[in-house]
Amino acid sequence: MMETMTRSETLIQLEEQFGAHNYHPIPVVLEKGEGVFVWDVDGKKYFDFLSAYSAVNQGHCHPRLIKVLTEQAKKITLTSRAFYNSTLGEYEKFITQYFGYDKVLPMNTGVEGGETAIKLARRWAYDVKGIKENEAKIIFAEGNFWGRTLAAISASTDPSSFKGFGPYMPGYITVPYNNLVELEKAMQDKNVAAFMVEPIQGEAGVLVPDDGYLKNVRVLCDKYNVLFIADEVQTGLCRTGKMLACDHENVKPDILILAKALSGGILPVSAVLANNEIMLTIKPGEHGSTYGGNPLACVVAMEALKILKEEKLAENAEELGKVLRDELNKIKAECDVITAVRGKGLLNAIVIKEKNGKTAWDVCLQLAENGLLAKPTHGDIIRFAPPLVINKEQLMECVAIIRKVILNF
Ligand code: IF1
Repeated sequence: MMETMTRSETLIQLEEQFGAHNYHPIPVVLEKGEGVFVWDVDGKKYFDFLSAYSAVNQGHCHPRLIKVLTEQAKKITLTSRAFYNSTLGEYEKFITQYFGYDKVLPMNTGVEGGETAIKLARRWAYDVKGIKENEAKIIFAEGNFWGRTLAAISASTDPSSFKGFGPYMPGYITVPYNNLVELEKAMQDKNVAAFMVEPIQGEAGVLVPDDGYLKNVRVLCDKYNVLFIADEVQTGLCRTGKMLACDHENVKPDILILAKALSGGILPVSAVLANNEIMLTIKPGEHGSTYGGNPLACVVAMEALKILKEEKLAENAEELGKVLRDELNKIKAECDVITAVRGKGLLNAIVIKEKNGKTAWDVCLQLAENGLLAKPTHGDIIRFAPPLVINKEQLMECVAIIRKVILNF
């Protein structure tokens, strides 16, 4: 039996047998990536339309990132924060100036960024706002997704995230997304410390709020002395056509969470940015992480941020995002398979209508067959989020693949 298995079947079997079953991947085994392309173990080439959930905005294995990574790796990789290191200060200066905040707190994953933001908001609530200890509340939007820790899933309204993992974190309130009336009602509670929100909801299916939503969130947060925490883990770093999705409405959150593309897909690097009044409420020994602010992360993140501006990736995402949505809308008009096209910049999604028992999963298998990788979510949504280094010619090649697959569905 083993003899007749292909290499990819063997590798899939290994994951099946020895790995926990917390994922259900598209059956493609990747071993190489470059720019917008990835290759499987049989040498088949694909356009990557997921970009590791928007972590590889700069493209796979960007040569500048590999260069700083390997150079730093030969010197020192980890010191812990028990000592100073020769890269952290420079990185902290660079990223705070880049985004216009007094200070940064470096972590590793996106969810740790969210946890850090909430700890900061609670501490600020007690030390600055004057809320009685243990009474602070955090508001979240329904449909939010910010990771897999217990604090994160306690905020979730999606049973597949939270069900069977209770008891949950107290002190949370959820309000409908893109609804300012309900948000204002919730903020009237004097114990509210913060509202944490994704400028565009990713996991919920790329839900873009109405124009003016973020601006009015800012207004309400100011009115009620509530911190505005923006989870830009997925939407930030040029993905939606601006450096930050909040930039579309010229609003500045009190706490900004970044991750994913902060390292361009090289290693887990996250950052929480805030001004002194908030950041200095946490004192030595009260928060941290073994790997947070490690030398590899610092040099890679600095380079990843430089690439975003120097390669004008926001502008490219803005321009090609419009082209992509125009083309997807044309395909939508030609058939009854696509029921919605939405997104901003190169963070986009289509909704697929089930046909003869065939779903978005089958569309994705067909796309893979034709050389384009995408992943369905919630059964009927397919996200289209290529690396931001994609060019128009490549994008049109992808549109042709999508058209062929959808029209034959
Ligand atoms: C998984 C989606 C993307 C995030 C936002 C924080 C985090 C995420 C807005 C946590 C993480 C992930 C994790 C990944 C699937 C994924 C995802 F499908 F859920 F929606 F990106 F598209 N805030 N998003 O989207 O970041 O701790 O993972 O570094 O399999 O859980 P993390």
